[in-house]
Amino acid sequence: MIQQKKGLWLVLALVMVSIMMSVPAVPLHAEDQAEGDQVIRITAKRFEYIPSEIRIQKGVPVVLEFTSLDRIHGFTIPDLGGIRTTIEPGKVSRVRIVVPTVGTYEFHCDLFCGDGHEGMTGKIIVED
Ligand SMILES: [Cu+2]
Repeated sequence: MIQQKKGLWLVLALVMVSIMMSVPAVPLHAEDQAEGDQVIRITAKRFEYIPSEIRIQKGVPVVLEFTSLDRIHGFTIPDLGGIRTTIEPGKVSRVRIVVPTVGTYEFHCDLFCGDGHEGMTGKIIVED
């Protein structure tokens, strides 16, 4: 009887884990990501983004997908209309961008995260 209960709990635990793994941390709205969008994963940690240099194509939609390894960070691209998001540990944040012009756009953390915060920067290089 006890052995049976143990088996049942194991099955329940496995079911729960597989449900949690199949559901994204943040539900995506249709307008956030279209099928076929290129997704670039970016990790934020004190005091850098990995990768810190991103190359994308002009006019091609790209979803930037962020996770944090330590604490809350921000992400903003001032020259692209101040587009921004907050990156929280244990969550996934996404920003969809379409850049119509070739150029180099700096991004940085806009939430104070410690002594190296000012240096937490990167760039998006938009190519033809
Ligand atoms: Cu910061």
